[in-house]
Amino acid sequence: APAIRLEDYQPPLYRIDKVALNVELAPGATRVTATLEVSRQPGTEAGAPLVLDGDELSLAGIKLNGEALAETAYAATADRLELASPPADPFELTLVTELDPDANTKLMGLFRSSATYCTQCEAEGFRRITYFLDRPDVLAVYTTRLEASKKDCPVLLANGNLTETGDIDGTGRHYAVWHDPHPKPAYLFALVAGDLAEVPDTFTTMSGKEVALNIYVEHGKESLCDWAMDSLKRSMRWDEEVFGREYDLDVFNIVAVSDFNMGAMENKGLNIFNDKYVLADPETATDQDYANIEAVIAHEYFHNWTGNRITCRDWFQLCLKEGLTVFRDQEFSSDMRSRAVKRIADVRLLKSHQFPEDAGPLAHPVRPRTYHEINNFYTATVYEKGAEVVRMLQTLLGEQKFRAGLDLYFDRHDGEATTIEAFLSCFEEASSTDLEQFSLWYEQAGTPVVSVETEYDPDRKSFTVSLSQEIPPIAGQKSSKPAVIPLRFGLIGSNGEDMETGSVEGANVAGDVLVLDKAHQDVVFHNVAAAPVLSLLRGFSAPVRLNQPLHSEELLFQAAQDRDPFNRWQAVQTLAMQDLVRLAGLVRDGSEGTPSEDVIGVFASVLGETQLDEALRAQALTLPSEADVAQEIGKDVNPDAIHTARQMLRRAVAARIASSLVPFITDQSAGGTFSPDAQAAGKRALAHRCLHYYAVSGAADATDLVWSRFASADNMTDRLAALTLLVHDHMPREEEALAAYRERHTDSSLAMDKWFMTQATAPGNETLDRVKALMSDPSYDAGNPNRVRSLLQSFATGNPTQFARMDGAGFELIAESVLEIDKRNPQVASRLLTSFRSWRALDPQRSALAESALLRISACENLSRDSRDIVDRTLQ
Ligand code: BAL
Ligand code: ZN
Repeated sequence: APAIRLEDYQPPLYRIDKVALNVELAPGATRVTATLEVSRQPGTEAGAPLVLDGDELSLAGIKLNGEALAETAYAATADRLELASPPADPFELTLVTELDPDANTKLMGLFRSSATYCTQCEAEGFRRITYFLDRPDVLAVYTTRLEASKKDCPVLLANGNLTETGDIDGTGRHYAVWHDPHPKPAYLFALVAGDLAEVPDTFTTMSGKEVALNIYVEHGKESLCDWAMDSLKRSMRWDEEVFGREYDLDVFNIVAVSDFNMGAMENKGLNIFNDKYVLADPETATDQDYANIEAVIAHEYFHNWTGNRITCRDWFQLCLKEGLTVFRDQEFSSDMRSRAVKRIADVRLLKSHQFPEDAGPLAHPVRPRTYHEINNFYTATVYEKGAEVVRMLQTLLGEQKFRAGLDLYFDRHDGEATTIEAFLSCFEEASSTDLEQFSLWYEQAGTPVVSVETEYDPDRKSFTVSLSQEIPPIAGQKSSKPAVIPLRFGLIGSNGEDMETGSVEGANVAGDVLVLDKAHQDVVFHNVAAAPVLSLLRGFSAPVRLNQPLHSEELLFQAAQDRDPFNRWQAVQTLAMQDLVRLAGLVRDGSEGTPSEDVIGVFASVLGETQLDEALRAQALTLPSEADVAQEIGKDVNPDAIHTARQMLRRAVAARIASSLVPFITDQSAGGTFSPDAQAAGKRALAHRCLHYYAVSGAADATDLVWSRFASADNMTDRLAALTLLVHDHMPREEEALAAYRERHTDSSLAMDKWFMTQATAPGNETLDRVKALMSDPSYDAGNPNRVRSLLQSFATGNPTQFARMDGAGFELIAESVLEIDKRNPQVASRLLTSFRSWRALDPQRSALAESALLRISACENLSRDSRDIVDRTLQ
């Protein structure tokens, strides 16, 4: 199929203002009657053909204005319905389709998860329910009547407000009618029917309206919803307080299902969630799970304004809703927790997921210009880099003007399907700022590299910062233009304080933000009393790679003194990274090497920095991941050498701090009952970091201590941290721990996902056979996306030495699995396939093995469009 291109965008010829759906649910055979009110758009010629989208549909009936339509008047295939010459006047089109939700293994459109009927329509799932103008710029008011067996499906839900319910006498069936007054694109349609437990609550909005809140889960899981409900209420309040956004229906429903391709979906008034982002109690959820639930609940809720009330004109504009909504959920979590720790976590995610995407064959702009399969563009670039672009806008304009721009956007575009251009115009107008150059952030792929040199002139008391920027060439983008890069900075004096300076030449500087907007810029600070250390990119103010050659003394100074907690953390990371790259090179070449004393010292001192909160210290004590080091090395990557280097540094740090660790490890439970709040979680995180070092410190009681943390843990966070050490460090009681964990959690699918993941990510040659064996384990379910991801995706993305084994068996396993899964669920398969994206950066032997695995996938003729698109681009 030809690529779809942004420049080819044409408005729809027809509009569909109202949709009435009657969905008669039954196992194996569900009947959908859709009545569409269709009219010509202004400018459309009378009689212009009406072409509706379908996907694997079969048409069982068609009427026009209530009359059966002659067979010659239309043509229907599985993926298209055309009326050759529809009436000139508005008309009503009634379509009947028959579906088999039980056979829908793609989990797009209407499917069943366990026994529950549910839908996923973003991006193009509605066309698997009925023929439609399935594009986000066709907005309709939906009325949905659901009918099902009362016994099997006591709960019947759809978008909007409930308007009617009733029994259908003598049939054992019942119905419910839902009406959503807000016009919406088809991708926001949803229905749910099943035998679910309801967890109710209420929320009073800022204008005093009471909203009924419900979370629906499988019976028996009601007690696992407290945190999600609490997060929802905090999100609703926060969006009122921070952005002035109020909820707009009588009811807000959330349904948790166990088989779901995405994390969650923001359907109007009826969010459907992967249960991983709803269910939590201390026994089965980690602190990270609690934080994720809080963030995803918020994210989906925030979409009500950024996504639903104002949606995208076309799928190229996906970042319009996703980047902005991620920015909003990041801000929410920052307000709920420690801002610095949240920022570090977000930047880690950006660097580990988005940077490699942006540097490899799957690189694309935040707003892509072309796609074959839109499902493959729910990427870290659209989401995470998209959020960074919004954050830069806030940094450049300042909070007040940013808020004014956003208010204008909400005012002006409410009820519309719009574009990035319209979004940026609101900020231009509200702040009187020209954002034309800034808009390049949406157009250019690749991560800019900002190079920095500095020079202090003691006679003139001037400090010159020479800056340059460049995006390295990537596939499909040979050259680039200079971007607008806000660089937050400070000039640190010898006492650790930020220095005051005189005037600045060569760049726009407002407060502590310097704007780099040319290829090269020399920025001169006058009246600088003494040579400072330049702390640049504070708070990671732009998604760039910083190439700032700092001496280790300067980094050590920054690590100890920087007033910006982010850059303090960054300095520690940079020191560790430099040493890891050096060590990995030595290991690869078969040479001897030992970790740097300075680096060991810096880690040792972090532990004692009691003025920093525990979560921050835990982050600072976390070495760059193996994947991070691989990325830094960039070419000829040897994952075994990186693994060895990282273990060397870990052991050296451990040996140095061994004697200080125990109090941190045992202190954590002082507090009594478990609380998921950020402070308690921070204490646990630091304890786990300490345990992580203690395990390899050589202390005589290391195994006993790790085992006892595992055995006595009264919450999942502690239990999983200890289990991971036992398994990943192959400690003596590894097997016993895995068996005990399984025994304890066998009934919790989410807890069992962690059991699979822990084993899949264990370094060591035996892991491959273990993963293969686990694929035949009775608890493995190839139809459950979470389970597939927990075993195979985590092997491919979280186990660099085993995925890239020298015998090619890691790549082969994933290639075979992609081919197998692709037949059932293309979205899960193509996502797994993206784990090959950095194959060209591997050393020649490994990259040849990866290439042959990719070619094997590519040779398969009936690959899904999703996987075909990824494999073609990865090989290009
Ligand atoms: N819209 C797809 C799921 C999400 O980003 O919320
Ligand atoms: Zn989203």
